[in-house]
Amino acid sequence: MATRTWRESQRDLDRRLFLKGATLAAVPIVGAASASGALGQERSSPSGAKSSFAGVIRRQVNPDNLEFPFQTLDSFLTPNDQFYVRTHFGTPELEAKSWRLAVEGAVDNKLELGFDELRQMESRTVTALLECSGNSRVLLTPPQLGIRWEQGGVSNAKWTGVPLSTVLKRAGVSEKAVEVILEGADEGEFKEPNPKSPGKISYARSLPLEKAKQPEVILAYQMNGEDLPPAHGYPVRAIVPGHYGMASVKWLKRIVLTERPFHGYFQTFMYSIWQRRDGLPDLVPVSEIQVKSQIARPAFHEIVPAKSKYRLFGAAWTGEADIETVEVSTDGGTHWAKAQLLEKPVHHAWRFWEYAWEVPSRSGRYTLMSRATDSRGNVQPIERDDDRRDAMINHVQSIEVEVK
Ligand SMILES: Nc1nc2c(c(=O)[nH]1)N[C@H]1C(S)=C(S)[C@@H](COP(=O)(O)O)O[C@H]1N2
Ligand SMILES: [Mo]
Repeated sequence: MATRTWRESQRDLDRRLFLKGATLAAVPIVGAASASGALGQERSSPSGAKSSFAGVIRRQVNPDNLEFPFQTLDSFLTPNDQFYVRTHFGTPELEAKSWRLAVEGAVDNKLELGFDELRQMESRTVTALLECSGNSRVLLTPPQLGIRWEQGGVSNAKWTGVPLSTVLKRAGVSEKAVEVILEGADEGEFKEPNPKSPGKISYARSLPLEKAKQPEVILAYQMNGEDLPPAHGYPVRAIVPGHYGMASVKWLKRIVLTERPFHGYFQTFMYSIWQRRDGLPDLVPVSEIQVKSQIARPAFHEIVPAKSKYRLFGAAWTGEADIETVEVSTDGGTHWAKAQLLEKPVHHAWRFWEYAWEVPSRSGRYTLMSRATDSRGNVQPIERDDDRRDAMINHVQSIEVEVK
């Protein structure tokens, strides 16, 4: 396994590339962001979500949905101003001073916590990747409704907060409780299935009690050592490592313990998949992150110099396990070779990898692929499973490049 740091190995390979007289093919290409002229520009946003625009890709305006430019990947922790933003109703204006968190339902003692009270409880810092379950949606055929995420509906940060289990213990959870509903302070109108219903709803998702009690699930008030930015849930959000992003409820306002499973909008109409049971499709909420790898460089349709040595670089991640191997194919999936995993594994985070590609002398189109396997033996599938509707998109991606 690699003992070099990622930066060392990048410097190494860049130097080798340079000595060979090849062009610096590994330099990040900021495709979509620079093409739209957005790079480095100040922008005003209706929700005030992000004041300076550090090269993120705008996928929706009002409410703002922003994509991390995955082709620029170079930092294990995604800077706060580049971390992707997924919001359904926009950023509510909240203040730590007046913020209250209610804990109710199937509990012995109802609670209402203020921000200072939460800050006084013992804290924990966890590193966790968030991936929107619609990340890579552009790959789906036929095209699906919803945000047109390419590769950057995913980012990784260090979060500090209080374990949810500490708060649950304080409230005394009833033996009958099976799920924990997390509710945000943001709300808006949905007009499905009927133009008048369900009407105004808040963002809410439930977690099985078993997961909610795990020590890594926290009520976070810091992101990468800073106060949570407004777009990422200020003043307090849930972080549910190992689950797709929709579980990590932002702008947390209420926790409800329930004695029967919750079937709210964001785990039935959205963020749910079909699971076949006894030959019958059964709708279940999206939960655990599936094993996945992505190639950051080269970028889609990049031109790669013939006979050069190109450093393929990317990241791999999975839900409740660790990445064991990443394989790469440079011929559209006929042959596979092992990539080098970099740094040390961090549970619930992504793992960077690289592969030195001896670029052939024959010019033409080449299809690059990567495929990850995790420590539970889950392998990234080649084919898309349509029962997953428009979510949980982890099948192998093809990056087509032009060798010249
Ligand atoms: N209150 C609230 N929480 C939310 C959402 C939301 O719209 N409202 N979006 C969810 C979804 S779908 C994702 S992918 C993550 C994204 O977190 P981020 O914007 O900090 O990247 O937040 C989740 N938590
Ligand atoms: Mo999401």
